[in-house]
Amino acid sequence: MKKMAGIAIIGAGPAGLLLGHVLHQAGVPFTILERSSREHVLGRIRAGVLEQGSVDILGTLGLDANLRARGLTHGGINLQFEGERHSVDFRELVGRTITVYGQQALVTDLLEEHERLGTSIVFEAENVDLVGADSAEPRVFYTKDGVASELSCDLVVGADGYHGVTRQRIAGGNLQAMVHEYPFAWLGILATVPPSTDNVTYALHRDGFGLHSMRSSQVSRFYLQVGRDESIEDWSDARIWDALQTRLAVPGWELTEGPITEKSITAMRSFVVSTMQHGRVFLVGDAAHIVPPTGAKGLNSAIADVAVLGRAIVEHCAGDSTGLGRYSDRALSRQWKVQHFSQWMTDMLHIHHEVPDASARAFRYRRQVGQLEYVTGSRFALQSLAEQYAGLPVAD
Ligand code: RFL
Ligand code: PHB
Repeated sequence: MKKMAGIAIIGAGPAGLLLGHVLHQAGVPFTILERSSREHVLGRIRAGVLEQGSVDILGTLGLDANLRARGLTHGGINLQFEGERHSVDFRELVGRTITVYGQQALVTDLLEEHERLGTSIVFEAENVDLVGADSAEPRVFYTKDGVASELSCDLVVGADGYHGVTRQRIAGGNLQAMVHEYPFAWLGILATVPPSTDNVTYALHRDGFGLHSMRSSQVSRFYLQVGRDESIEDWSDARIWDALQTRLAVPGWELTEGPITEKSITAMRSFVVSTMQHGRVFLVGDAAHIVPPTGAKGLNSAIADVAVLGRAIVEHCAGDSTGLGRYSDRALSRQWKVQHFSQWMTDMLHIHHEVPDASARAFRYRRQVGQLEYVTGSRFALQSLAEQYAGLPVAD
């Protein structure tokens, strides 16, 4: 079956769904093709922290009703080391806030609004593929319920995450990947228990990094640094709570435990493409870049990309393609700053258990404590952290 698609968006994660809304509001026709089922897309538990700029973008699009009602606005975070907790007050330091709101809830909001509007989203689209990135009319192929379809497109947007097909099809030439791997991973859990702290709390501990976050007044989210090759089967609920109790402990404070409803291990990597455009194909979000989650930047970067590309596509449809030509440079300029911040937070807070020499490990730990003492003790350093965590400006 051959169809005209306008803009083909590959992937119905937060990036693809949000871009669909930007285009819909400007009257630009599009089709979203998603490999997974609707239930799978709605079931993925991932990020939790939205920068103020991300909240503002969702607000401008009128997609923030639930976010405003249920999101938890925080004026800062805690940094913890050597058994002491230090608060970093973003509101006071840079006049900005962050909002804790699960990516799962955001994706639900975006998808339900698409369904209310009756936009074109194809779930369980198999064998999605594309040809003709350099031509005036690239084509996208997919199969749904055994029926093969072909879309003729003005532009194609790869919003299909790190493992997606779009980047693979335009790789080579001027698109190269730059990667940095980490020797550790994060074990994340959701627990039905009220948060034991008011703010997202990042802890450096000799055993490894620990993080206390939340989803609501009744649900908490926690992360533990674990080995890169560890299996979730080796982490019983009791072992997880034990590690969290040790790593998050500060005198006079108690961590309340509760039933664990979800647990998984995620490898950590940094990754950026050399260009986010090839001909009429554009990349957004995790398809173009990945950060370790310590700076809470992945989802926010996807939203920032979509804000810039969405506007450029709308202008292109009105006859001005200048913004499209500048998209990759603008998005990458912001992204490399975000890469630096995410790696800086990661280096400051994780333990390199793999270093064989005990003296080198001790040196590294003591240096990290020195770094944290400096960061929490210097207004200049605190302001820099706050500025980056609460979110750098989105190019307009
Ligand atoms: P996604 O969410 O991966 O969505 C891509 C979609 O594309 C589909 N797809 C395909 N569809 C059709 N054909 C194909 N060949 C396809 N291949 C893939 C997939 O099924 C999927 O539906 O990418 P997107 O939209 O760019 O969004 C990126 C974010 O999901 C990601 O950056 C964040 O979750 C990262 N992240 C965090 N980001 C933050 O900003 N703040 C945080 O606090 C934060 N915490 C986290 C995180 C990610 C984590 N994990 C699990 C990686 C914490 C964790 C533990
Ligand atoms: C989360 O709540 O899932 C979360 C919070 C902070 C991070 C990463 C994830 O840095």
